[in-house]
Amino acid sequence: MTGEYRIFGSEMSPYSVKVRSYFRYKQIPHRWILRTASNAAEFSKYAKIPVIPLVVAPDGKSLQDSTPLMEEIEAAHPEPAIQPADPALAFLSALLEEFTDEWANKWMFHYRWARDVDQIASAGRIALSIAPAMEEAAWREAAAKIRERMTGRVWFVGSNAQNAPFIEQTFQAALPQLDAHLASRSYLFGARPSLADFGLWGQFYCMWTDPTTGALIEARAPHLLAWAQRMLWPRAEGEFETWSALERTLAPILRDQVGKLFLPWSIANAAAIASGAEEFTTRLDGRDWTQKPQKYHAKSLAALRAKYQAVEDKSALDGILVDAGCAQAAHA
Ligand SMILES: N[C@@H](CCC(=O)N[C@@H](CS)C(=O)NCC(=O)O)C(=O)O
Repeated sequence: MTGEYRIFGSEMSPYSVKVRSYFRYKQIPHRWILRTASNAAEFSKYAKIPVIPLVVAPDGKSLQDSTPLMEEIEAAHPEPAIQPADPALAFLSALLEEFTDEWANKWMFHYRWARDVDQIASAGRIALSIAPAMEEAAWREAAAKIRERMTGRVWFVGSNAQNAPFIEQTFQAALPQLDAHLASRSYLFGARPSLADFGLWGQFYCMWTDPTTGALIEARAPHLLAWAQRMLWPRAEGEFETWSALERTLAPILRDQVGKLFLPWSIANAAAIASGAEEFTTRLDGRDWTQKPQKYHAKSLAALRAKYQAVEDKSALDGILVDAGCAQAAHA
């Protein structure tokens, strides 16, 4: 047994690179292991479900699901803390992280499989990462199969003919907002990374390295690009900021992306799961959104609300949530 954690993951997996960035920031000894066909048996020995990332602790304990696993490791390695000491800011960071894992993932997954250029690039990269020594012909064949399978799965995040233009519109609206916020600070909550940075970055690392979203980021969002580069090896450059310092550029993101889109979607999704509906339609910022419910997200909304309940003095937080149009984060 060695004293290091092992992270089975992939450069193409937003939740895997999110966890790797966290381990790098915390300087916790770890080894990044590309999940390949040749380590499938070792992976299966530890993985309870067949998804990445899989983290295997030095004592052999396996951890899956990026947010709770980071919280578990955080409890054992509290410094440097990834959450601001101010409980209102810590909740906002958790709320933004939830938004990024669940909504920003729609941007990433949709764009990755929408256009030929992205389908070809992504399927080729995934195929080779599974079997790095593959010959060209086998690689082409494997990539074609992955392309076919993945383009048939975009419905899973709600990407369909009705929603696709809206997904792209919300991504393109978010870019200048995030860019403005990151123009005068290194990370989302100040001079050190927070839980929200790790979540958002996992999605943006993938979008930065995919052709279409990468071009949009590079051309339209230079500060966001610098942050994406910084988050590969994040480090504390100073302290977290206060809400009054963050508000001018963070409140619009909370209002337009989280309050108008993500929370109403998440609540409608949870209601659809509870009612056993096969499909649901909800109104998001004046547009109809239709998709099959996503099971995992009802669970993570409940976890977010438990975090809200755990905040002892809610007076400052409630005021911020109401002002930023996110009161639904507390209750439906
Ligand atoms: N909620 C999970 C999501 C993990 C997840 O969806 N992983 C994807 C890749 S990003 C996966 O492993 N999909 C199945 C596969 O690639 O075989 C987390 O945060 O870790």
